[in-house]
Amino acid sequence: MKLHGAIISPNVRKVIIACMVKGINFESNIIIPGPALKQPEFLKINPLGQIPALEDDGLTISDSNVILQYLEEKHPATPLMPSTPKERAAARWLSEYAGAALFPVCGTLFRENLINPNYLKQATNQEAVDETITKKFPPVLDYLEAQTPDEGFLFGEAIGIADISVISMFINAGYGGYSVDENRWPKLAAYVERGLSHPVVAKCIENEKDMIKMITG
Ligand SMILES: N[C@@H](CCC(=O)N[C@@H](CS)C(=O)NCC(=O)O)C(=O)O
Repeated sequence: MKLHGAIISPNVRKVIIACMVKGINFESNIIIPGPALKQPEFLKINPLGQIPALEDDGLTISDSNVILQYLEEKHPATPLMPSTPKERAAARWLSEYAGAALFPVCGTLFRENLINPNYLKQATNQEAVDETITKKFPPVLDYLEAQTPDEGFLFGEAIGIADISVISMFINAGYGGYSVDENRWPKLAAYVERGLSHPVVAKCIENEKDMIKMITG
């Protein structure tokens, strides 16, 4: 199985965490967002020109949520989905919400505060950063706060697809200098901390250290 992507991309990290939790081995093709994703060779793998993309035994698929569903069905041991139809639907929804609502806001801080000044040597768009923190983040965090349990993960004691989707986005926000305000969103802040200290997530973050160092110099 071959995973195309960069380990610090949040949607790619979702797949890496799922593989690590399930004990699935994969080969990694490191490809970073930028012109490489729009080359004909990569567009044959994913015509949308995005990572992650996965090749497995003649199957080529993209989109982190689609990939996670595939891995869940192919490797059902150590499930990442809850057991009831209602909870499974809710887990898919929260994964979708993380991609649609959290990814853009976390991505802005990651790009503007980490990638642009350090890697691309471009000025941070401070207006975009301020607007993201003051206007765009709060409604998303309000919604997530209301979904967050007092203890454990979103659908029980074990980490699952929805948790992986949410936590992975916050890792990138963290690289962009952002952390959830525990006074305003106490349940969410504690939940994110629990997620970051999950052994597999912590190992993933450890594995990313060299790349982050390379970016920050
Ligand atoms: N819905 C997709 C989004 C994938 C996506 O936006 N990936 C980013 C990296 S995390 C990317 O490839 N960006 C480059 C681009 O869109 O040109 C998923 O969940 O995998």
